Amino acid sequence: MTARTGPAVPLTQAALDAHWMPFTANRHFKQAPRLVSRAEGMWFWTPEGREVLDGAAGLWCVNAGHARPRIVEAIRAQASELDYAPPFNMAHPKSFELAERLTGIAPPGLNKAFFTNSGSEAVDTALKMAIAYHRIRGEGSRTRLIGRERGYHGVNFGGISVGGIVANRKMFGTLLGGVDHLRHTHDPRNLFSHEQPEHGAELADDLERLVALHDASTIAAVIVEPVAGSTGVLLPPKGYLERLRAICDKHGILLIFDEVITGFGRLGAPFAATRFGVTPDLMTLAKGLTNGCVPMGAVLARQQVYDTFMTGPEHMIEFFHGYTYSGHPLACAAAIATLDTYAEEGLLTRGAAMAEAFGAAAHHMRGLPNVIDVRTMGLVAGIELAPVEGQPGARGFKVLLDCWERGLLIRTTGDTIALSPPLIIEPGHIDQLFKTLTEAIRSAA
Ligand code: PXG
Repeated sequence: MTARTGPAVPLTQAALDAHWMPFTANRHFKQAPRLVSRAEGMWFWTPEGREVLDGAAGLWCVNAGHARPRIVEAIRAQASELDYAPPFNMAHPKSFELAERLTGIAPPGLNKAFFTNSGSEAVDTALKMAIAYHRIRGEGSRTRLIGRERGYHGVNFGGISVGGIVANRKMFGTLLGGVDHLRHTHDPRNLFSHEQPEHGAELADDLERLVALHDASTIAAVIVEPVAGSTGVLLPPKGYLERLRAICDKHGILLIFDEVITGFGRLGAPFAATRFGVTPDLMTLAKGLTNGCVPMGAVLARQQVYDTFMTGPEHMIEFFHGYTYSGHPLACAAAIATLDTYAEEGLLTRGAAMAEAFGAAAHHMRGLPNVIDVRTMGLVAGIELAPVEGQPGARGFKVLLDCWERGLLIRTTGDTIALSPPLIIEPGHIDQLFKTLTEAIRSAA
């Protein structure tokens, strides 16, 4: 891989000032911006030409690695052939082709695809589908949505309402009414777990508690991340998801898996639903769907959910929902080329083959200063550090900054380091990643 140096990007103070950055400490960042200006395979390059190993697949999304020629070419060709097509009462062929391809690799039963432009939009779409589904079936009292503590479902109002991250919720008023939350699945009996932890299937029974409190006739859906990503890689205990599925079935509640992070090979299988053998009624996707190249999300739905909507007069719109860019031609082209790349290189299952080496290297961090837990599954690792007293998140952020200086991109959430490298990772990258991380954790002690 060549360290081609791009032209240094001149960033004036005016340019820095003009941009209100998302989920960023703007003032801190603008004092010492961290910029990347080129990427290929496992690597980013800064404008100065310094190489940075991508330990985060960008933001859990570049699963096939950066700048894959097939995907780049597909986007280029699509832009010149058909740049845009209206998605309402009109269409272009690639959205259908993608829907067929996507449902072809999805868990059996999830055979309808509705396109959005992000994970947040996929989540709000799925929540609306769930409520409308019950209403059409004559169960209009089922409007309650159940999320889970420490859940992340994007940043739109539905998603933060069912989400369980206080910082994402507390500033924004009353949110959606009629929402409740299951307990989270982080169980101290499961410290230093590799793959599914032993303890905590009974945490799913919390749903029975909420049914007893609210009555099933008021509950539309339960939404969970099969593995919680953003809150620091929380793994589902053995039997937990199965039990959640059974309780939903018993009470006529739809089960939604938010697979925005876990989809597309992250856990060593195409989807978490495949990995755990539990199929939801609705599944939200984004990120790896286009390898992060073009924004796109999707909701996969069971036939029965779709059929329920297809019952009114045929000339009527069945679901009053959609986006100007639903199934955008560039996104569809990118997604189809991404699925081709995944298939050709076996990437949707490669994580299973790499999980032992990756997990062992992550668990090797045990014993380093302040490492209080390590959680691994497929090509995901959460490495939790003890917080500095009175300054939660400070140690994690110090490690992130230090890694960046040493040429490694990681994600941190509070004091938990989350690693989710591109699925093309090779043993040499694993060595380099954990060597750099070890140095950074040591120097943050
Ligand atoms: N659901 C899940 C499970 C996610 O992880 C979203 C929905 C929202 O997707 P969009 O495309 O609207 O961002 C996500 C997004 C992190 C981090 O630091 C993770 C996400 C977003 C920002 C930061 O782990 N995931």
